[in-house]
Amino acid sequence: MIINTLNKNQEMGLIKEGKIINKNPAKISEIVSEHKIDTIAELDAKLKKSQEAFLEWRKLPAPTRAQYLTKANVIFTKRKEELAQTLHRENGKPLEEARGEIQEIIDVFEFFAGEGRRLYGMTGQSEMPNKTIMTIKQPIGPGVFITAWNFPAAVPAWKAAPALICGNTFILKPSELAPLSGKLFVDILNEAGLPEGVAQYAFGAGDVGEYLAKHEITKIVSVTGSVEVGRHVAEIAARGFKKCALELGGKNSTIVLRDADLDLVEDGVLWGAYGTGGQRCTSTSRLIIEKSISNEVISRLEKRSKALYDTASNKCADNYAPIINKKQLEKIHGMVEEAIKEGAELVCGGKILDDGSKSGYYYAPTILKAKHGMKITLNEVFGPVLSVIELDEKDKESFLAKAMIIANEVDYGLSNSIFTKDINLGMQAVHEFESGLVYLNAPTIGAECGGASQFGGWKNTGNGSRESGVAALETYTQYKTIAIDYSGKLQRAQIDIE
Ligand code: UN1
Repeated sequence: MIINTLNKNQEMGLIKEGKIINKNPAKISEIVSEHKIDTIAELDAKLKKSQEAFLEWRKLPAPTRAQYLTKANVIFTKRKEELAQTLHRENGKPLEEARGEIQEIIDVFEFFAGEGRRLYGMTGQSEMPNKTIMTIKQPIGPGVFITAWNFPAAVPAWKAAPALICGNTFILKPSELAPLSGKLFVDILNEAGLPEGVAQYAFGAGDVGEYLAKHEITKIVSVTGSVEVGRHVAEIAARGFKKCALELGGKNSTIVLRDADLDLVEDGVLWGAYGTGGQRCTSTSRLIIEKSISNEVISRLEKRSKALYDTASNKCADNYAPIINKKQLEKIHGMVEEAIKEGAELVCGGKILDDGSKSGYYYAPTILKAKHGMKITLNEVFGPVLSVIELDEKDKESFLAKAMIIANEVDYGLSNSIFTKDINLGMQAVHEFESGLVYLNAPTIGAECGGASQFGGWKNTGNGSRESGVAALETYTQYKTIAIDYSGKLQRAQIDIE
């Protein structure tokens, strides 16, 4: 997909001109876009611009900054269908998902434009008379956003909207596997009249992201990607004492109790496991289910999985996503083959439907019956593969106790869900899951944005930062405490005269 780009480990000073060629993973003969990779000189110029723009942008009142977000939203709304069509071609996700993703930009911008009239600080009580103490939030500086290909439009918006409303500037380094949606996103912000240099993009592979993250001008780094990339960037950020926000992998479970509504389970697990071709950090990767209902649920899921493609005509359903590239396709297949070798039983799928020689990269929706502890039940697949773990226990309570240990044994902690009509057990599970997101009677994917909803994970999924809700403001602000003494005399704190 990329030509002439750099090896990740190549020396920074060796970045040469080259370009990214982005092909439609559903139809690889179609070139969607080409982007010139930034040279070091271009990156330096962008960083300088970002710094200069920050010095002015930070001075604007937040409600004024909000007006730019609102203006941009008029354009996002007007061009929604066109942006969705582009996204659909760029990373192959089904059109209905692409439309939903563009809508997410609009929603997140609407939400954070509103924050421009809040951005609350706090006031407190001074120890002294005629003195007031308050704490306000202020911006930090130029940010760098390193984003993934699976949500190339919404995820940049999750980062940009809070960053901008708080008074920061940014350079987006979109994934080289899906760079166009990020570019269009930034172009629209500029079309909405953002002062020059406030919102920029840079193209390239990991080395470009690394250069930007390391640079002394950069004060915030926000990453959506793999644990490996996140750890590397976090180390860079730590050396420079930069604010760093990480949104990394997941290995998410759905637990199903015997009393669950099985129609809901069928729809929910199917969507959770196969939405975006299982290429979400929130994808349902493990189904932990009571033995007494597992045969029925597995056979329903098997039937629905097989209906997503027709082997004879080699056609997939319109709402079934391709895999982003051949490397990922082979990685997914390798993990499934290894699981079978380890003793997992293949229920359906387990094969490459198209390796790109017919049209695009497609993997069959796959269900495996696995035993907990197998690698497939512990490692992130990032593909349409569901591992089912059956447990035979005498009652729901003992099943849930075991299921919870299995759900929580993974290194990740992004999203888990439970299906049950038993409100007591359901709520106990909600409290016991070790993850940043938990769903009751709903799948593990499809987080909403907004005030009460904070997107992010525990354990290796991140470093405590949150996106798309109010908690995102923490990433993009620093506190300043202001003490105002109107007593007219010197009042000393921290002095204790007997
Ligand atoms: C990601 O997969 O990297 O909640 C983030 C969801 C999506 C996740 C996007 N919004 O399923």
